[in-house]
Amino acid sequence: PVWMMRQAGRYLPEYRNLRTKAGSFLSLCYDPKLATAVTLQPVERFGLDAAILFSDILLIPDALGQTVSFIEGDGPQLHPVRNLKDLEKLSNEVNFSHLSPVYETVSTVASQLNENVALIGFAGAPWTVATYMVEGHTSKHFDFIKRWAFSDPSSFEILIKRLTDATAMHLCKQIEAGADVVQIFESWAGVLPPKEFARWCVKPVEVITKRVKEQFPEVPVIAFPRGAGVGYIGYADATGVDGLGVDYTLPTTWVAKVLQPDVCIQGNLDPQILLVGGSVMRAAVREIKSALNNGPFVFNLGHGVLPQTPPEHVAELVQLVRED
Ligand code: 1CP
Repeated sequence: PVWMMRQAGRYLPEYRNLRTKAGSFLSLCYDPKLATAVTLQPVERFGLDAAILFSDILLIPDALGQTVSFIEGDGPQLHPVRNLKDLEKLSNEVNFSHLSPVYETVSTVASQLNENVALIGFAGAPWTVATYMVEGHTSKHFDFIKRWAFSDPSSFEILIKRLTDATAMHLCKQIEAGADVVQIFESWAGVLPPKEFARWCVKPVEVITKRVKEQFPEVPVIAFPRGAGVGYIGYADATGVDGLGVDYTLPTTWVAKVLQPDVCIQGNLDPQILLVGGSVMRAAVREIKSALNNGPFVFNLGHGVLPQTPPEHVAELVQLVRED
């Protein structure tokens, strides 16, 4: 099977069209009709094996009462939460009625999808969502969040715990609404020392997976700890996830030997190679398939589709993945 992270998005003209209609990115996420259409666009165009809900990981801070906005070309901007005092200004619990349009999108998409196409619900992992909440934007050095987590772990834990509870509930609500699989995005797994990685990345994902499994033992959980490096070893076992998204820095033969015996692998074409296309892409796809096709494997990228990607390259990629 094949699907792509950020398969809906700015590289598709039909997405740009609806995005303009919606006005802002957040109003697109909270409009079930438009969000359904955008979720289905890449599935209809390319015949992918899964649809991923069109939403964002930063809807959780939005539903906690933090000010979140997406500035065109500039990424997300949040009014930062940098200590316990700031945290006390947010709600203790997510306002799930605020997120009801998201669950409505899930159920509408589920009712419209062909039965052999899976619907993937998702959320950000607590650490990754916290980086945006604390820094206020995409970060390079993670100064504020690291200083908080290292200097006062007991108050930082309050934030992570709140996000852990919210994320587990948010995933369960997506499953109730019709998601077949859920994915936890840990985009910033690669910025912590090992002890802190275990405490702030691995542990919360373990708790979330356990809570999802208590309610929905049959629903597969995928995690994508991007950039975790040697932290990938033992990660699936420690968290209990069924699927492991691997980024493009990991050698596929190593992944096949060390990780794939224990867990279904998902990945890992570099999105820049998809953008470049042609013989470079064909060779890379061949290499990934020959290394990983002998075990449980879902073809994907090693990170999200880039906005400048020609859609024809995506169509060719799907064909390459499917041919013998
Ligand atoms: O202007 C636009 O149209 C907004 C671009 C955009 C899109 C299409 C953003 C802003 N989010 C999304 C959708 C989105 N985000 C999906 C939808 C489903 C799909 O994959 O097609 C998903 C799963 C996400 C997840 C997400 N949002 C992540 C995790 C994956 C990753 O990219 O590492 C992260 C970190 C975000 C935060 C975010 N949302 C948007 C931006 C520009 C960012 C910051 C990304 C960064 O810091 O690099």
